[in-house]
Order: sequence, then C-alpha cells, then structure tokens
Amino acid sequence: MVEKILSNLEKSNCSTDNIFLQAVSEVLTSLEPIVKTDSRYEQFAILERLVTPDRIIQFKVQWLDDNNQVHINNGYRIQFNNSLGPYKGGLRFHPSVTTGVLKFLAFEQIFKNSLTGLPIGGAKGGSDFDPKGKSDFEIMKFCHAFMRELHSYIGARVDVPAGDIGVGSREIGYLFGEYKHIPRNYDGVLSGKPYAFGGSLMRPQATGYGVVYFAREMLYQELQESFEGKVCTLSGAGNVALHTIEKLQQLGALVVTCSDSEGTIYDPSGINLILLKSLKDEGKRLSLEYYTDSIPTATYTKKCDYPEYAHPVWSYPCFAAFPCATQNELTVSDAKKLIENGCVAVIEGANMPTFPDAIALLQREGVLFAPGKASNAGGVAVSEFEMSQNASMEKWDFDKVDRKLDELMRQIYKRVSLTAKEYGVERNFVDGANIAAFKRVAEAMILEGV
Ligand code: NDP
Ligand code: 2IT
Repeated sequence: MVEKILSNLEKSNCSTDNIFLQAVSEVLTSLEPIVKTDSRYEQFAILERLVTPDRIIQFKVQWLDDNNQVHINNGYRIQFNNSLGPYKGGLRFHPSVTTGVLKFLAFEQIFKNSLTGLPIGGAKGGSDFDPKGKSDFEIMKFCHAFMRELHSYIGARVDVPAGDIGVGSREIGYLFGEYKHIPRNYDGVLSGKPYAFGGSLMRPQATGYGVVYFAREMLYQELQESFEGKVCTLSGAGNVALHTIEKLQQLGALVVTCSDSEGTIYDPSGINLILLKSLKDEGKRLSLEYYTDSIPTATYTKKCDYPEYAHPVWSYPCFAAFPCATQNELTVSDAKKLIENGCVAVIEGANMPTFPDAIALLQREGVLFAPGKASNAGGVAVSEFEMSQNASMEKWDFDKVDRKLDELMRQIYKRVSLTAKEYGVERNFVDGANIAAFKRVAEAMILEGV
C-alpha cells in the first residue's frame, strides 16, 4: 500500500517536490508495519488523505524598496491538516522557498504538532523574499504587503502562523501590526510576537532550549549520561542554534562549532556566545568571519573551501552533534566522520537536516538519533502556550513556561521511546515518533469522518 501511495505521489507532484517526497517516504516507511493492524486506516483512506494538503494558497506580494523600486515575490500558506486543531506552523522567508519545500515542512509539522499532545494541526508558509541586505524599513514594507494578502486565510481559531528561517519576532511584529488594521481586532493570530504586545516569555528560547531538554532526557534514560564537561558540535547561527548553545553551556557542555550559509567556526575553547550573538542576533547578519577578529585562536572556514558532502562542523570529535541550520545538511560522509570520532548522539534542531542514508547509518552503528519532529517541537509547543495566554488574556512568568516546556519535552521523549519499544524497534526514535504521531492524527481523522 505504501509503495502505491508513493508512486502516485511521484506522478502527481513535480520535480521540485522531491524534498516533500523524501519526507513522506520516511514517514510511510515507518508506518508500513502498523497500517495493516487496523482495518479502519484503509477503509478511511487515512494515508492517502494524510499526504494530500487540505489547501495550497499562493499569492503575489508587491512591495517598494527604499528607492521606490517595485519588487514582486511569491507568498504561500500551505494548510495541510487540521484534524487535531487550528492549522499551526511557521513562515519562512528565504530565496530557496518553493511549494515543495513548504509542503515538506507543513507535512512534518502535522506529526510534530501531534507529538506535543496539544490541540494544533499542521501548516507552513513563507516567501522566496530574501531578507539579507534589506533595510529595517524594507523588511517592514515587505511584511505589511505579505500580510495584506495572507490575512483573509488566517485567524486565532483558523490558522496561526509563527516564525522560521528569516522570520523572527521583528518580522512577526510587523506582520501583526498590519493584521490588526484589517479586521480591527486584536486576536492572537500569530505566535512569536514581541513580549510587549502579546508574545510569550521564552518563545525566542523555546526551540533551542527544548532541543536540549529532549537530548538531556534521552541521554539520561538511554546512557545515564549528562552534558557536564562534554564536547558538542553544532551547525547554524540563528534562533535555534543560539539558544541550543545557550542551554548546552548552562548544562556545562563545551560547544566548539557553529556555522552560517557562508562558512564555519571552530573554537576549541568553546563558542563565545556573547560575541556570536553580537554578530547574529535578530536583524544583524554579520559574517562569522568577524568572530576570529576577536578570538584569533578560533578557525574560520569559508563554504567554498569545503565540499558539500563533508561539512567541517561534523569533522571534529564530539560527544553529541546538533544540526540546527536547515534541511539536508548532514550527509552520509558526515555521519561516518561522527561515528569514527566517537559521537554517541545526533539531535536535530532543524527540520530534516539529516539525509535518510545518514540516519540509517547512525542508527545501524548505535548512535542515538533524535528526529527534529520530536526534538525541536519545543518551539511550536510554546507557540501554543502563547495562544493559550492570548485567549485567556493572561501572562505567564518565565519559570512557568520553562517548567512546562521541560515537562513537555520529557513527555515527547517518553511517548516516542515507549512507542518504539511497543512496535519492536527499540531506540529507533524515527519510527517511534512517526508511529506515535500518526496514531493520534489518524484517530481524529476517523472520528471526524470524511
Ligand atoms: P534562522 O533564520 O534564525 O537561522 C537559520 C540559520 O541557518 C542561519 O545561521 C543561516 O545562515 C543558516 N542557514 C539557513 N539556510 C541555510 C542554507 N541553505 N545553507 C546553510 N545555512 C543555512 O532560522 P531558525 O534558527 O529559526 O531555523 C533553523 C532551523 O530550525 C530550520 O530548519 C527551521 O525550520 C527549524 N526550526 C525552527 C523553529 C523556530 O522556532 N524558529 C522551530 C523548529 C524548527 P545565514 O544567516 O547565513 O543564511
Ligand atoms: O518548524 C517549526 O516548528 C517552527 N518553525 C515553529 C512553528 C510555530 O508555530 O511556532
């Protein structure tokens, strides 16, 4: 059945959708052993319905730059599945954005959101707009133009977008600023808002901190290990990477690498987070090259100086590795290097950063592998906490959100690892996550009818 669905999908999707097919294929492979266990899955055509988005919305975004030149970008929102709750998922502004990329991200989001146990469905959106090199005013004008097109498709109980690559609280602030003018109501229609007007404390930190809470629990339960004194490697230098580094350092780990789309830093004395934030914090996107001006003992390697299949960040000995930049960034060659160097765990901060053959190799060699849909779910979970706070007009303090996040990440780990055991694939957290997430969504789809 799974093969038939994949082959039909290949026929009905175009070649730029390969990344979506990669995501679907991984999930359906995990589900293969369980789809026969319940005849209702076939009767209700659950798999076929699950791989087809509810709707793909595409719109034109017209905006003026600081020289009054007109620019046009494509804008999208993919509402994939709302069986568990309102559509929920981020917006990505990056030149590589296509419907294929957003379909993969929205599909993954259904499963991630299901794993949180919270009432949220799966969606994703964004634009091929490139925020790099744009003035603050241009970012504002683009966000306002984007929201003028998007507003009629979203709502606090309909679809609640948030941030992703290229979209942080500054962009969410501008998007919200335009939204509230249109229906003239102050709904929590976006999450990741600045704290000054409806944002939740800890949303900026939530994804990275959640990744580390998941990793801490997994390492403790599986290996009775902690991060104290351990060397960790990491890719990325954005929201997820910065807060993953922050929490790892708080737990006593030595994080020795980070990267951006231009190159990589290796700092054997441990990444200086204050310096890194001063280069990269929201809005600022200075090259990592400048890191070595302040810390000459660190090494900077330009992207053009290494092959695509062998990323320097994965070539250094480490206890655990955290890919936190983007999809398909950790190859099978990188996985071999990590294994040779004694890495015991790979925990995904980004969405699908590890190639399928690299995952298979890591798992075969006994490296603990945490898939992003489980380990990076803390961001969307705190987004849902923000929706709760907005709906009740409350403000929770930092410790309350932090405690709830920690508890939720431990629950996700438990759900994923128990499901893997139950289905005879102990320690396969990919299968555990896909099966646990699927069962909850499928049950809702069956109970709601066709
Ligand atoms: P940011 O835009 O804050 O940071 C992205 C980082 O990744 C930057 O360092 C960027 O470098 C680098 N990067 C982006 N694209 C590429 C590329 N094609 N090649 C190499 N490097 C690249 O995004 P986030 O930190 O928010 O997101 C990172 C990942 O985490 C994504 O996969 C996202 O989907 C996922 N995620 C994000 C969540 C959130 O709450 N923000 C929640 C869950 C998952 P540069 O600046 O040079 O482009
Ligand atoms: O990939 C993700 O989970 C996000 N970008 C966050 C989504 C959200 O709604 O907070």
